[in-house]
Amino acid sequence: MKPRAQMNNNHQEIFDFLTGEGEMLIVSHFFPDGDAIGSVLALGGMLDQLNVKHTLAIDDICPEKYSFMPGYEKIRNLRKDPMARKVEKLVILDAGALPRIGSAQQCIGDETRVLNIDHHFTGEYYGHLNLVKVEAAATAEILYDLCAEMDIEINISIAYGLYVGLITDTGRFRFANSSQRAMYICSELIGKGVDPGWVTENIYFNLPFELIQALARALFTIDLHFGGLVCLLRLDHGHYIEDSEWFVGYASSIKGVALSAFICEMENNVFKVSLRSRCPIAVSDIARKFGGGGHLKAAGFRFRGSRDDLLKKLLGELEQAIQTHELRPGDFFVEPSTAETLGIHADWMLNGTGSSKD
Ligand SMILES: [Mn+2]
Repeated sequence: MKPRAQMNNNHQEIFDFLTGEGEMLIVSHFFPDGDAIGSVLALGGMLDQLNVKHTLAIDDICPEKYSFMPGYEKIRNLRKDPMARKVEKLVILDAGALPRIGSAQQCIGDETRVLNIDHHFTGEYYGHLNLVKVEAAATAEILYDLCAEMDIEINISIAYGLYVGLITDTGRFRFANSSQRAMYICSELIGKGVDPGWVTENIYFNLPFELIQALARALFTIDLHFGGLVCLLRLDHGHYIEDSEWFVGYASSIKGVALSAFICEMENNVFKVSLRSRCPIAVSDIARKFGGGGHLKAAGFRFRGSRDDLLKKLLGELEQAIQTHELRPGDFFVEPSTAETLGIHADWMLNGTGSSKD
């Protein structure tokens, strides 16, 4: 597909697309997280209300911890149950680049029209229609606005999808994207019947024992580089377990660590690398050099090759970034943000449902 203009479509155009003729498939990225699954389910609930037929799918397993969410069973796993035909309309949620949807790309034909709804900083306007808002804390936040614009009542299944998207993408309101607006929306969703304790119980206090065992193994490998500015964690192929990306948080939570990586060997010589930044360095730039992407402070990529080769290349990139930014061990990189630097505008609260930036 040819790249489109860097412009968002208005809500009427999005509405016309969603309610217009043609078979519609809704997908998100592989390794789906709470925002991917939550957004797919929320949009599914919105379309149910509009009586629009659709199929929900992801080219991967949706982790079982999300199975408490209404509609979870409707998400088709394209890896197990591929969809060989082309569709007329494809909605892509929370995927910063087209390859992130994996085999769902096979459903795109010459006639397929693509709607891209996303909030990634690296977000490309790859759709025929686009709704890309980097200021949104989660794709779920963009869908919340769409509900208001389209007069869709947020029922309990939509509410759970949106809430899970926001709570997981903000790291339970600990990351820099934990905006006043994100919290306001979540409070509204609790008002619609979402039980926050039930969400936490399912997503965060429901881990398999083997996952914590794998964490213990990964923690054994922890090491510091460049005077403590970089911290690495590894998990070898023999101990690979799904849903372990969050291990990187242990590396990045260490005093003085500016950049961290969790290097997870999924298969022999196939690695998934999760990167985190607590300094002005954009790890999305580093991930992009390896063919990946993500957010400024949280990004990732996959690598095929030997572990030594990966370590050498990755440490080389990290060192270069440190030198370019003149980071020194012992520096404290995070400044407190003010309402102004966070870009908070009070107008969305005054007019109720409008979006925060436009
Ligand atoms: Mn997201």
